[in-house]
Amino acid sequence: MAQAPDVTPDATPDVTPGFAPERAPGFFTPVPDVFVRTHMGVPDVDADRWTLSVEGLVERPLRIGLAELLARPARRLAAVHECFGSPFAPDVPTRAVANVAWTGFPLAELLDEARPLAQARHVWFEGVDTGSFHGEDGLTYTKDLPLKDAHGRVFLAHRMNGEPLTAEHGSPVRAVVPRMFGTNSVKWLTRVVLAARRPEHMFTTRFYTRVLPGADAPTPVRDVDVNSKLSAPADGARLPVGDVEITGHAWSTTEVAAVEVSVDEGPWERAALDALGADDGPVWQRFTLTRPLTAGPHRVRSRATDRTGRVQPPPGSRNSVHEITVTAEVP
Ligand SMILES: Nc1nc2c(c(=O)[nH]1)N[C@H]1C(S)=C(S)[C@@H](COP(=O)(O)O)O[C@H]1N2
Ligand SMILES: [Mo]
Repeated sequence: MAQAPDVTPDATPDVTPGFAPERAPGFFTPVPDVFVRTHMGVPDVDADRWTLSVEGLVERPLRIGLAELLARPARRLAAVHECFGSPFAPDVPTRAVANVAWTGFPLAELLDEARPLAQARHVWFEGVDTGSFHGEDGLTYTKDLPLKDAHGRVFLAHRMNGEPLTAEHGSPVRAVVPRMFGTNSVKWLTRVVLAARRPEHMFTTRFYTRVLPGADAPTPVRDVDVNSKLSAPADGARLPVGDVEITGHAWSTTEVAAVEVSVDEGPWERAALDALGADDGPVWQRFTLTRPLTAGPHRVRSRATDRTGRVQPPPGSRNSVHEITVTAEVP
């Protein structure tokens, strides 16, 4: 089995204001600023009747109520959270991204208690939400992962930045799959099914697949791409002429090794980049570069390179170089 997710014991699950105060402002994304994505609306979940089951190809099927689940020792997983974008437009950048501290525990604990049978190869994750999508009725939001990834990477979260999950973010319990696109992090999780094969489904085999560079067949949308996002100044901002601190965040499946920034047609210049700390989970990394800006509009671009040598591509891909425009003015 793969190694358990990179999680730290959570001693203070109730502390939200100033959560991780040693971090620069904006390092964690406040809950109201985290994007919300639903395919079939937000379901009305009755927390008193909600259960989570682990079933299918297991020796000991489990069914757990919320009180029992919340009583388990809590851990924390800080991780970048990124939406892949529209399943109909896999090459369009959206840069819907956040950095979140989740509280919960690794799915591996439940899988170990349920004892997968030898034939179990895949884990299906089902949400409470059902409905229609793209002309098909009677759907349940379903995703799947190889058992090795489900065991090694999936975290079951019931708090987000220290607060109980809100309805739109998957209350009472959701999956979080660090370093995979958000589509895999099933909200309102209610069933975990171990199976010998993948589920044939709208959101597993029909949409959310893509052909990776250098490949000839589509694969499921899972691992995130190397990417960066300029956060300040904001796109379209007007600022006084003179030195401006350009900041943003970068992330990938591994640590990001370098971020370069270019102003107008100038060269790519290496920004200062925070390394991933020894205690950090798969969080995003902040970068900064200070540049003097003359009066007028300026084009600012950021480009990340990760430890495996992957570099953000030019425009045309969902993770292309990020570009904003700002205007400097004489006060
Ligand atoms: N049950 C369920 N889980 C879901 C979805 C959904 O529609 N239903 N949307 C997915 C997508 S595409 C993304 S990007 C993330 C978004 O999580 P958030 O809304 O908490 O940011 O949830 C994922 N999990
Ligand atoms: Mo998404």
